[in-house]
Amino acid sequence: MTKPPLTIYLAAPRGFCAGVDRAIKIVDMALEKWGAPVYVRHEIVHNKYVVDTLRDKGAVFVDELDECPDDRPVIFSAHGVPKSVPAAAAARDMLFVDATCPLVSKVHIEAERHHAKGLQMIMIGHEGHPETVGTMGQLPEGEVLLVETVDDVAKVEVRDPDKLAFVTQTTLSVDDTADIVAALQARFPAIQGPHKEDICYATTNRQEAVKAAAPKSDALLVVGAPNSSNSKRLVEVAKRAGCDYAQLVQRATDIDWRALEGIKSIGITAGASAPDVLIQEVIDAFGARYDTTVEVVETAQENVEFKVPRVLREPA
Ligand code: 0CG
Ligand code: SF4
Repeated sequence: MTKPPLTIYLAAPRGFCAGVDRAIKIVDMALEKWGAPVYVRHEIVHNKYVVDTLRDKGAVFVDELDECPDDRPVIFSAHGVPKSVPAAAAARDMLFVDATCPLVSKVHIEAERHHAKGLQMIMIGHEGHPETVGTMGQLPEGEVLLVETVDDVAKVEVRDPDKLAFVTQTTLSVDDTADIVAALQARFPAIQGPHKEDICYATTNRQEAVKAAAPKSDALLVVGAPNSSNSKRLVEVAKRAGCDYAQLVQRATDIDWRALEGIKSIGITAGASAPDVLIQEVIDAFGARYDTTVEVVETAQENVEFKVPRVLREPA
């Protein structure tokens, strides 16, 4: 039986970012240096395959520090942690390694700098997301107000409209965030903040690539996890760019083949926490059913790399 033809529009950049790569390497290095078990607070990155692979090597994933023994190392995930977490680990004399992405740490520092100048902070982010919890937790309770939408901007109650600054989560929708920032600046003309927002290069680039691939594609799949903010944003971006059928898939087994019946083209991308092996698995699944031609839709080239601490050791 001949297979029907299908063009795969493979978005580039896609998949692992420098912060994810670094965080995973830190867990691997910790396991090598200290042996199993090494504890990891929160999924190191939001991907089940990555977590399962590290668990098989001896990593133990926990939600809170309380679940870790005092005498084993603990790693904090790429999304960052509130200040209270390393403080609690230090108080227990624990050995800990912070795998927070340097681009998230940069936002933490921004928030602290504004706070030191006496400014109240507004954070644009998703409530309950670990990065938002971590960034808000850099400052004392009540010093950071959360807004998620343009509507929230109208409702937020600030101490002094002339003494305000904003920061954002790194994995938001670039377009939605621009609207929220504009609303903040309209309501609080004196508000200080970054040049645009704090969305990272990886999030921005993956959204741009989807904007280019989606209009050509009859359907688009994003390889990524349902708790991955940057991956979920890619689905939204694809739909807004005119691709009505856009779905998140964790693995090839999640593909709804019936929903894809009759397509002539498919866009494929992956969130910053989705490993290449899963992207390839999805491409191969299409190859098994269709006579595929792969066209790369590239909107940027990335060469960002973050240094991994060469020696993992206890903080002084
Ligand atoms: O996109 P979020 O912040 O939910 O995180 P994920 O682990 O999916 O990827 C980047 C990191 C850290
Ligand atoms: Fe860092 Fe951006 Fe990757 Fe998050 S998505 S880990 S902020 S590079």
